[in-house]
Amino acid sequence: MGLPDADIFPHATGKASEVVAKHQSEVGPEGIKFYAGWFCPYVQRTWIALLEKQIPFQYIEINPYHKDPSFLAINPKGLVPAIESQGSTLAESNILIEFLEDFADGSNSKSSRKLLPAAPQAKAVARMHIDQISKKIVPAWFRTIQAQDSQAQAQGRKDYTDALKEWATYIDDDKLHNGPFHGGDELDAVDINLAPFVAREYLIEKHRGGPITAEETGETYQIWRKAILSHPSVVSTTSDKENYEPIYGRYLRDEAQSEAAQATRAGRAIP
Ligand SMILES: N[C@@H](CCC(=O)N[C@@H](CS)C(=O)NCC(=O)O)C(=O)O
Repeated sequence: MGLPDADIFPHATGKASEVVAKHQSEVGPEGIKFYAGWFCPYVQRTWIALLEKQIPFQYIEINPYHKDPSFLAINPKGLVPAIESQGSTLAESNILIEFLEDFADGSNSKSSRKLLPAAPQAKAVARMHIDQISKKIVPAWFRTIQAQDSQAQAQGRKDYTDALKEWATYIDDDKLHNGPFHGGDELDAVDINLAPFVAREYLIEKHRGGPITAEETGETYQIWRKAILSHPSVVSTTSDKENYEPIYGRYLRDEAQSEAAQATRAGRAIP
């Protein structure tokens, strides 16, 4: 028998299902095969980047909890997202975003805009802002939803909102940009790394203490969040809310057995 986590709704719904339907055909070497799970925040990062870069892709739905040997042959870690491109198989959402940036050129991307700045210093700063998302914001997000006693829940929420408040100063501090996004008026790789967790923030609001307020996060974050939640690439990679419920219900009861849930429970870094 597979993990209980494997019992998930089998495919994307709502707006996301429209995008999936448009990306079923095989693509040539100018495009990529995208091994995805509709529900997964890490998948959503890569998916948003694909839409923003307008690179051709074939969407292939995978249930990563089944650990199907044919998928393990593509990503031995057994995690989605994964990409196949010209004979190479690649994984890790933040690396995939950078790969898509490098892979896109005039012939396979209808969008000339960049997800990371060209100047080495500005690029390193953007990567520092992504590092903060990976090391502080995402772990606090998981800790908050997996925490069972009210003190640990409140501490998780405080860590999460404090980290968001600090992160939002990067939008303010960046004199090159003029909001509402980290990247200015269009999404960049930093926005894309955080967006899927913010799209799932309603779970914290619903189950861990009510609406997240400007008092907790500062005003800048609230403006950014509103813009992110209505951005077309975020909306069109999001499924119907009710299908996320059973998946995140297991996290909220701290029963989930995913790699991320086990790491959070054990106080280890999320793989
Ligand atoms: N660090 C990876 C994490 C990917 C990840 O954890 N994906 C989850 C789905 S959201 C998965 O495939 N889980 C399968 C498992 O935990 O066994 C990334 O950024 O791509």
